[in-house]
Amino acid sequence: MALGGCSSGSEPELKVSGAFMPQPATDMAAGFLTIENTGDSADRLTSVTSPLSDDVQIHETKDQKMRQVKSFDIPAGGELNLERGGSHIMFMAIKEKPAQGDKVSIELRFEKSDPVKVELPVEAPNHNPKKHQALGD
Ligand SMILES: [Cu+2]
Repeated sequence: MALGGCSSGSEPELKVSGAFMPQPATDMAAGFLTIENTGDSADRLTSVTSPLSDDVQIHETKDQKMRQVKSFDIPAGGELNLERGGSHIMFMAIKEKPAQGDKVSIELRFEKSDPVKVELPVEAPNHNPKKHQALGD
């Protein structure tokens, strides 16, 4: 994504990190990642596509219930965190069940920025890099 390297106008500058998918147990799967915006203009994540599913949605979690949303804000100088227990990417009716160690390709689409391709490594079902609790379940 090094195109337009000489631009200095107000544009979002996105960087994706920490992407993963917990190994799915059903025909639905979730994806998590962080999108950092180091630019000086806000952007929005508007959709996600993947060969794994023809129906990839973006969900937020409110009161322990998830619901589909149209987009997520990525504030200028801020970040969008998709993490367990919060907002996430949801793959409905997946065509096959990836196993730990596999990689799932996705493409993130934005309101302003060019689409970004990301590989989600498939991790253990309970994998949670951001959780610092002594007890798992
Ligand atoms: Cu969901």
